[in-house]
Formats: sequence, C-alpha cells, structure tokens
Amino acid sequence: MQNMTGKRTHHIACNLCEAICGLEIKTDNGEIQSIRGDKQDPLSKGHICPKAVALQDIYKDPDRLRTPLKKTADGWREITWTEAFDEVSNRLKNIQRAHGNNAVAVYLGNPTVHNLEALIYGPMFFRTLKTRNRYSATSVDQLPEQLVSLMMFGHSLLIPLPDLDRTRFHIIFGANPVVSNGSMMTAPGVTRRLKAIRQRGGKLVVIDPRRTETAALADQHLFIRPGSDVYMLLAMLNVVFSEGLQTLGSASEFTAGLEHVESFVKDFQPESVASKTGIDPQAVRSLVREFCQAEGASCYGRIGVSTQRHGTLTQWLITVFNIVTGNLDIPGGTMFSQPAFEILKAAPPGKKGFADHYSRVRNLPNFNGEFPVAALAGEITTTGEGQVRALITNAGNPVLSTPNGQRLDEALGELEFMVSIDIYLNETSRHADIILPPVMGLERPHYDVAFQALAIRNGAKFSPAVFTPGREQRSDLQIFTELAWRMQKGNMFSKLGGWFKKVTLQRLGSGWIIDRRLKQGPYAKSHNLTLKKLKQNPHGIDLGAMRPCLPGRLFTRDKTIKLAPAGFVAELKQLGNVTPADHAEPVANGFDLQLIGRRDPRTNNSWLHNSRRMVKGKQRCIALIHPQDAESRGLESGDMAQVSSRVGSIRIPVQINADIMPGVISIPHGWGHQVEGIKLSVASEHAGVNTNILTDDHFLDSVSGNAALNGVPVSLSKVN
Ligand SMILES: Nc1nc2c(c(=O)[nH]1)N[C@H]1C(S)=C(S)[C@@H](COP(=O)(O)OP(=O)(O)OC[C@H]3O[C@@H](n4cnc5c(=O)[nH]c(N)nc54)[C@H](O)[C@@H]3O)O[C@H]1N2
Ligand SMILES: Nc1nc2c(c(=O)[nH]1)N[C@H]1C(S)=C(S)[C@@H](COP(=O)(O)OP(=O)(O)OC[C@H]3O[C@@H](n4cnc5c(=O)[nH]c(N)nc54)[C@H](O)[C@@H]3O)O[C@H]1N2
Ligand code: SF4
Ligand SMILES: [Mo]
Repeated sequence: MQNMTGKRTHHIACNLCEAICGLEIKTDNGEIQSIRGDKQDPLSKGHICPKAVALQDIYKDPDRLRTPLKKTADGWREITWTEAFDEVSNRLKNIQRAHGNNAVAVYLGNPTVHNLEALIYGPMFFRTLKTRNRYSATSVDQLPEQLVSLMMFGHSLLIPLPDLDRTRFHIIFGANPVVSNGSMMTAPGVTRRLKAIRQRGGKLVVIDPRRTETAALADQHLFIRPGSDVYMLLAMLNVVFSEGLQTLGSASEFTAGLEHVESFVKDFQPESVASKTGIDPQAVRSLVREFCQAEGASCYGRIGVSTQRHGTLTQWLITVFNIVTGNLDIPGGTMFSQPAFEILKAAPPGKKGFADHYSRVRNLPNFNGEFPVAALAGEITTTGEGQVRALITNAGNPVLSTPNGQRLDEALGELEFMVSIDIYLNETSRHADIILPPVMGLERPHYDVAFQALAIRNGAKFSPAVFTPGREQRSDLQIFTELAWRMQKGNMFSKLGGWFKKVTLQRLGSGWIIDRRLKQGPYAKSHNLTLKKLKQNPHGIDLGAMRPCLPGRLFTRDKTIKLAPAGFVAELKQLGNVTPADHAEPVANGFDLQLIGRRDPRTNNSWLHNSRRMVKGKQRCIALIHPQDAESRGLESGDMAQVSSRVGSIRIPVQINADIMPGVISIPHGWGHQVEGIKLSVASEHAGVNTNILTDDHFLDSVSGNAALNGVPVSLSKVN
C-alpha cells in the first residue's frame, strides 16, 4: 500500500462531472488533507467547483458499500465476493434458461461514462447476456445529439463542439453551464471562458425559460416557452434564407440538402411563430443578423432542448443553423475534437438504420442497441414472451432519474431478480437482491476516454489511483471480467479460454489499453504519446485547439454532411398537426403550467446528497414560480404546494421568483430520499421530493424516444 503512507501529493482529474478539472490532492497516511484545483492542469488551470471536496466525503462515507450485500428475510447480509458472483451468475443463467435471454435487462447510469474500467470491461459482461433489453441514462439525456450526429455526420459520437475560447458570438439554448459546468462541451472554468467572449468584444445570448446564472452573464437573455425551441430555430433559419445570409463556406463541397432546408423553413417567419415561443420577432431578426456578421459564431443547446418533446428536431436545427451560417469546422464556430484515445474508431458508429427494431410493448425505437428507458417499466410489468424478469443496474438510479419514477419503483418490486453494481444502498438499489459495490473514483486509475473526446481543447491526462482499495474491495475490472467469465456459454474449452482471459486481464489492469490506444492514436508520432509519457506529465498534456478536419473526419459513406435526413424532415411536417389532446398543449386537462428542471452547484444528479457539505445551508429542493402564477393561486414564498401531472403528484415548498417565465415552474431533479430501506443517513435528513414522479413516461421526444423531462404539463395549487 505504498500510496497510503507518509505525506503525498496526487494529481488527478475529477471524475464527478464532464469538466474533468485537474485536482491536487494532498494526503497524509491515507487521510485527505486538502483537495485543490491543479493550477498546472493545461485544460482547467486551477478551476474547481464546490463539489470537488465531495470526493473526500464519498471516500470516507460510512454509508458507502465496500462488500457485497444480499437481501434476506431478515434484512441485508454481507456476503463474500465468491458467494455474490455465484449467486448473480446462477440466478441470471436460470432466468435466461427458463425465459430466454431477453428476460434479463441492463440499465447503465451516468457515472458509467466517468469510469474507464466500466466503459472498457462492462461491455464484456453485457455482451455475454445477449439480451436486447438494454437501457441507459442516454435516453434521459443526450440521445438527440447522438442521433443527430449519426444521421448528419455518420457517427453518433462525432459531436460538434462550440469553439468557446475563440467564438465571437455564442448562443446558448437550454443549458446553464455556470451551474452545470458544461455538458457535451468539456470546458472547465466555463464561467471564465464565457466572460472572455465578451471581453474580446464578442456577444453571449441565452435562450431559456428562466433567467439563469448563465443568463446573468450574458449580453441578452430571451425567455422562451418550454418545448417551443424548434419554432425559434425554424424562424432563425427562415431569416437566414429570406435575407440571403446563407453560406456553407468551405463545407459547400461536401454538404447535401441545402435546398431542402430552404424549402421547409419558408413558412416559419419570426412573426408566425411568436405566439408559440413568446419571442419578439424583431429580436429574432437582429439575433440572426448579428450572428451572421460575427467572425466565428456558435450556437449550442443542451439538456433543456434535448430532454423535451422536440429534442431531436431542435438539436438537428441547431446544427443546421451552425452549418448554413458557415460556422461549422472553423475556428470560433463549432468544431470537432481530435482525442488522443480515438473513441470514434474504438466504438461502432451507431446502428445505421436507426429504429430498425422496436421495443416489445410500446414500439419505441432502438438506438445503438438500446431502447429508451421510458419503456423499461412496461417491459417488466407486461406479461408475455420476452417479459423482463431480471435487471442489472450499473451506476444508475433510475427511480430518481427517469420519467414516472414511481411506476418504475413499483415495477422494480415485481422483478424475480435484480443486481445493482453500485456504491450505495439507495432508492434504486434497495430493490436489488444483490448489491456489488466496486471501488470509488479515488481508488481506481482513470483516463477520461469520453470527456477528452468532448473537450473544447485537445488534451490527454492519466489519473493514477489516489488510494489502494482495501482487500475486501473489488475493482470494476475485477467485477466485470469475473461476471463475463461466469456467464460465458459454450464447451469446456471455451470456458477454459474465458478463464484464462479473465485472469490475464485482471493481472494486466487497464493501463495497457490506454497505452495501446495512445500509440495507435493521432498524436503517437507528433507527440510521442504513450502512457509512460502521461505518467511523466501528471498535470496532463495540452494537444492544442480544435482544428478543421472535414470532410476527412466524416463517417458517412459518401463523406458528405446530410443537412436534411428524411426521418427528421418527415417529423417536421407533423409539427403543424397538434391536436388539443396532445401533450404539447399545456392547458389541456387543467394542466396550465409547464414543468422544467434546474441544477444546483452542489448536486450531481441524485447521488451527492449524502455529503453533509453538499446539502448544508438553504433548502435546495424547492419549486420556483412567477409572481403572477403565485398570486392567482394565493401562494406565498415558503408555502407548501401540490404539483400534479398526468402521472403523479408531489408536495413541495414554493419560492416566488421573477426570473422565471410566467406559466413555468422549475423543480430540480435527483431528490426524494425519504423512501424506506435506503442507507443514506445524511441524504435522508435532506430528502426533498422526486420531480420525476411528475415527469411522464409517455411524454417523449417524438423522434428518438428520449424522455421529455422539460415542458411537462402540470397543475399547481396551495396545500392548506
Ligand atoms: N427531471 C429530470 N430528470 C433528470 C434530469 C433532468 O435534468 N431533469 N437529468 C438527466 C440526466 S442528464 C442524467 S445523466 C440522469 C442520471 O441518471 P442516473 O445515472 O440513473 O442517476 P444518477 O443520479 O447519476 O445515479 C448514479 C448512481 O451511480 C452510483 N455511483 C456513483 N459512483 C459510482 C461508481 O463509481 N461506481 C458505481 N458502480 N456506482 C456509482 C450512485 O450511487 C447512484 O446510484 O438523470 C436524468 N434525470
Ligand atoms: N451542479 C450540477 N452539475 C451537473 C449536474 C448536476 O446534477 N448538478 N449534472 C450533470 C449532467 S448529467 C448533465 S447532462 C449536465 C447538464 O447540463 P445543462 O444542460 O447545462 O443542465 P441544466 O443546468 O439543467 O440546464 C438546462 C437549462 O434548460 C432550461 N430549459 C428547460 N426547458 C427548456 C426549454 O424547453 N427550452 C430552453 N431553451 N431551455 C429550457 C432550464 O431552465 C435550464 O436552465 O449537467 C452536469 N453537471
Ligand atoms: S466542475 Fe466538475 S470536474 Fe470540476 S471540480 Fe466540479 S465536479 Fe469536479
Ligand atoms: Mo446527464
């Protein structure tokens, strides 16, 4: 345990959120003395947020699990890893033998992506299951972005990123990076970067139903009615073409479909959509003109526009807007990263025929081998061939994070068998029969495969483990390779081969994969990039700003960008045909407000609330409403209100706030720790309520099946 003794300084990347800030952690005999920003990290330059210290709290947390748990008639019992692996593999095999492979489902949560071993070795295990019932947090998050990239650029991970450090005009739709620290845009210290746009004479515009912390930094904030962004973008594109501002720049030689775009935006003048969006037509016109005049302009949209009814169309039109204004693949526009560990080649581009098969019960489309998680509860509760009877969750808390969480909560109770690979006994894992707790972020080595690929500057960094795990603990590599071997079907020889592979991989660790990928990667020659070199440069290595790379980097067969994929255009044609019963009409059924989400600087989805430092002080789980909406209901700040939707009701204190648009109510997600049977002593004292009791598993992005967590029609009344 050489990394536990004496005073030591460790340099690693924080793995809590997408900003991957460099941390400097000082330890003394296995105790953390301090966690600070690493000033020498070339990407984050010393930035950290208030959450970084939560790593220490999670590491020390007495509630965190370190050995497997089994549910028994007398409560949870600690069991050995061998017992746990035996039980998990036997139960899964028996269920698959009796009911077919699809009877076992998998749900992968967000921290999976922040964990190298889970990303690399998890799939080894999941493949052995041969089940089509795969789900993940992707479908409550960035599924639209991935689908758009697949359809337009040929690879679901070739995501255009705003060139934030050089842009001279930046429009943000439905994101609050000052609080979230940026998403699908790794840009640590994003507040500084946004301020710098204005300092160099550029402009920042935020389009959001709430005047957010990011809007407070902007030159201009436009309130927009939730879910109506697609109309705003159609109007913006209409102005581009009607004023002859369209230009593809150097992309003209490899971009197809400009004439289609021109024809489908023709009827959407800013004046004709103003009643839907609530945005002044003149503001739309000047926004577009200024954007087109800027040398290097970028338009970006995130959770507020992805997790809504028109998520895919909105993300598509944002990308189209960037392209037809000549801002794709140029400095200051939106560009593509060139990561040192090339995931685009490691990962398949994505199922070519999006939606070439559909979920059993609700016919929701499959994407990259996954169904939307909104389909999961129904797959568990609906009897018949292919019914889900067992579930594996990895680093996910879908009871708190997916729509109609209460229905899923009940459905999980009906499973024959459930296993959670998770470090906590929480709202979701309490339904498990077995919990397998891997090591936490400070106890494992890391290379950020996913977020280096989404970074606005190219770079590479290796994070060694800060602490050696205890003997009783297991790494993700050990857990996944063990389960993969045990689930492997076939004769004695293939099983022996499997055993050999498991033992070899466990001996090797994950370093060799990083090393191999770096040596095969684009900086192998230019920078002699190897794992050894990264270890010699513990703060990380800067590989420069994003560079133009098209058409070479396109994955479409004919190396062209598809501006107008047929499926998207067809969906656009449906836009006009909204019926009164449609969820898009919030006033229908007395649901006269629209629910949106909100993040807090000290939260990380559902799972940092067991750190006292993250929950102390003001109450965070409150609803924000506009003074008009408060007055009409006789509500005052601090009052308890009942909020109801088609699927559920919650009670929550309200706060009156003029920064929110009339007709809109904002409630953060990730709360609701008052349930029985969890082991989260601090979080239980600061329970809050689960807003995903209100979000509707039948209110989805019509194209992708991504959950529409924003814009949900709700009613609000005072609780006497
Ligand atoms: N209403 C509403 N709902 C939302 C959102 C919203 O904006 N509004 N946002 C959505 C988004 S963007 C996302 S990404 C999802 C997140 O959805 P999920 O990923 O399902 O939920 P998390 O809260 O991130 O839960 C993470 C789980 O991983 C566990 N965990 C933490 N670290 C580790 C680890 O190192 N190993 C393992 N094995 N487990 C670990 C935690 O204990 C917790 O159980 O929520 C979505 N839900
Ligand atoms: N502190 C903190 N940071 C986090 C997380 C966290 O839970 N806490 N979660 C992490 C995760 S998993 C993710 S994916 C990212 C998400 O990162 P962001 O996308 O920046 O997420 P939010 O802060 O929720 O910002 C979404 C914004 O969309 C607005 N909005 C809602 N509906 C609409 C709409 O219809 N149209 C428009 N234009 N705007 C709308 C909301 O008012 C809100 O300001 O954050 C990450 N960072
Ligand atoms: S911004 Fe994200 S990566 Fe940076 S310190 Fe905070 S949680 Fe960690
Ligand atoms: Mo997310």
